[in-house]
Amino acid sequence: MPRDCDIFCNVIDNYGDIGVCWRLARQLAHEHGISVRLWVDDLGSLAKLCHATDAAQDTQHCRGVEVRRWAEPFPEVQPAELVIDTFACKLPQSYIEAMAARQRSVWISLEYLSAEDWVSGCHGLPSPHPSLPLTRYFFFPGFTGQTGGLLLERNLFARRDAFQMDTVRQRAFWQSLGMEMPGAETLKISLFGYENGALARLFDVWASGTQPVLCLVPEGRILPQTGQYFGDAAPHAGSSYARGNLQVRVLPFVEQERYDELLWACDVNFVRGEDSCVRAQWAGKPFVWQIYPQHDAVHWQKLQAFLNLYSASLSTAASEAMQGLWLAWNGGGEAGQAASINSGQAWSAFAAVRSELDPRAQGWARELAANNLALNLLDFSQEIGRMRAFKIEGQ
Ligand code: TRH
Repeated sequence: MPRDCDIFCNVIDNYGDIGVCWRLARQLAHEHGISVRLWVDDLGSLAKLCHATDAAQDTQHCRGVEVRRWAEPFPEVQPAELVIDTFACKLPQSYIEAMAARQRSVWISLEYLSAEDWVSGCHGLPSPHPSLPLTRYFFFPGFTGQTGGLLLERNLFARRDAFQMDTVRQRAFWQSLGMEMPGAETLKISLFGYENGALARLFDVWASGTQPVLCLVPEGRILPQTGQYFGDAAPHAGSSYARGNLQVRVLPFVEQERYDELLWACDVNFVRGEDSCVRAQWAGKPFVWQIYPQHDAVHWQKLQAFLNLYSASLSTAASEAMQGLWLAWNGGGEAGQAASINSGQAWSAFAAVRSELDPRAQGWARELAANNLALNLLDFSQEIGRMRAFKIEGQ
């Protein structure tokens, strides 16, 4: 087991990069007793997920993790036994040289999550350094046993189930949002997303439906459009709106641990990017994923690959309904063939098969739970360490 670990995070945008790094850092520290140092170039992003972070401090300890500002010039430090660069960020040259000189670090590149087939072929591959005696290894999260799996805390399911069985805790959760706990007849939806042209039609169908809908919108990129729908030019945390059978409430962006409770408390969750999408899967509730759009539209293949896996065991009707809503929510489809899908109609089809989607969501979470990323990562790094020791002994 490595005694210490350096995790490097270059925040590209939003909260996904730091979200994954922070989750991994905490898990390695809390569940495996590893001394973790998290290097991050944008402490402001981390402060949103962990309010104890002071963005003005270069070095600090938060929740058992040493948090360091990643800035140039990079300080002279001793590399950890386990070194993780994330999402293709480039490590400082001086640090790479120190790793090569020390010859005790296992260097892993943690990649983006994808359900595409090629991932299993690339997971674990070595990439020797062109000039130094150093190898880094690609580690791919994923949904099958041939990949690195997903981040899952040891007691997450127990905490989730305890929350869902405890009405006192649920009531306290709703009260912390400044609301009374909604009745069972109300459909509770969380909606975390980017800008989205399909939002208005979704709101229309919820407003005109027969079932009351409470939609909780965390602060973020979808907020201006949310306000616009209700004629409010300055929506903010705490804003609330109503139209027909729809009530919308804007929530403050909460700390990362508390976001799970929101997912557990709702019946359907709209999520985005990478980490919130995984959390929605652990929640065991039907969800709708707004994928992070990439330039050359490669995200469509990623979306479709996930849909294929997830919906393989669904009936044709449920599978089509799920795919229809996901495509509508993502603005069409690879060839734009579904650009005209009306998100309101797609929602109605989705809602009609919820009795099948509910157990599928629970079964999916159980299936995936066996493939734990942190455990796999530690096993993998130990294996690399053993191989290297064997090689050195043999020389
Ligand atoms: O924020 P995202 O869209 O992140 C990303 C980034 O854009 C990144 O560059 C890209 O690579 C990646 O997506 C695919 O979505 P994501 O991944 O879901 O991250 C959001 C994080 O914010 C996640 O850890 C959950 C957390 N969160 C909170 O802590 N509190 C909240 O209230 C909410 C709504 C989310």
